[in-house]
Amino acid sequence: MIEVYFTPTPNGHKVSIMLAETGLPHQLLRMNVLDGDHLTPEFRRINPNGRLPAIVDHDPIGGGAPLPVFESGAILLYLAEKSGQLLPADPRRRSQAQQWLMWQMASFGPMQGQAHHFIRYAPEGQTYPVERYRNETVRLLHVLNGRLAEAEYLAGEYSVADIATWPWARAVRAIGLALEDYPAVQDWFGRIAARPGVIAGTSVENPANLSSARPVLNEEQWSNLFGRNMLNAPAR
Ligand SMILES: N[C@@H](CCC(=O)N[C@@H](CS)C(=O)NCC(=O)O)C(=O)O
Repeated sequence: MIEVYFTPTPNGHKVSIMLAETGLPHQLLRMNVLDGDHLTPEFRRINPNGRLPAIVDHDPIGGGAPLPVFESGAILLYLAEKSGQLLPADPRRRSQAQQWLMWQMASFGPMQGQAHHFIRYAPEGQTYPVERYRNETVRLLHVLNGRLAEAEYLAGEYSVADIATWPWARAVRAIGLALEDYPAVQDWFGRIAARPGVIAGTSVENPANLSSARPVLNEEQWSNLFGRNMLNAPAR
C-alpha cells in the first residue's frame, strides 16, 4: 500500500493521475496546507522540505522498511519504476521523457507558480514580478507548443513527462493565459484530458488554483501556505 500525502494542486494531481493510470494500490491522505499540516515534525520526517505531495511506500521496490519519497518528479519516476509503466523502454524516448520531466520540474512549474503567487496572492500593484513570471510562462508555453507540434506526446509516447506537465497546462488560465493561443498544446491537452486515468486522477478534488479569484487568507493561513511558519516549527 502506498500512502499519498495529498493536496489538490497541480503537483498533487500529478501523483493522483499517475496512480490512477498505473492502478497501484494507494490511500490518499488529505493534507490542509492552510492549517499547516505539512509543517509538523511527523510530516517533515517524510519530506524534510515540508511540501506536498509526498508518498510512503509500505511495500517498497527492493523490500525493507517503508520508503518515503518526496518531490513530485521523483515520485513519478519511482511509481514508473514500481509499475513498469509510463517511462519509455526505448533509450531515446526514455531520455526525452526525463528531459521534459526535468523541464517541467525546473521551469514550467516553478516559473508559473511564481506567476500565480504575484498575480493572486501577493500585495497588488507589483508590476515587475507579475510581468517577469507571466512572460516567462508565455515563453515556456511557446517551447511546449514547439515540441508538441512535432510529437504527439513529449517523449513521442504518453509518459510521466506528460503527466507532470498537463496539470500545470490546466492551471495557466488562472493567470489570464489561454491554451487556445497554443494550438499544439491545446490538442495534446484534450487528448490527455479524455484519458480515463486522468479523469479519475483529477476527480479526487478540484484544484484551488484553477480559479483566478484572489483567495482571502488570514495571517496564520498565509504563513502556513507559503512556508514562513516552517522557520518557526521544530524540525524533529
Ligand atoms: N517541487 C515540489 C514543489 C512542492 C510544492 O511547492 N508544493 C506546494 C503545494 S503544490 C506546497 O506544499 N505548498 C505549501 C508551502 O509552500 O508551504 C514538488 O514538485 O513536489
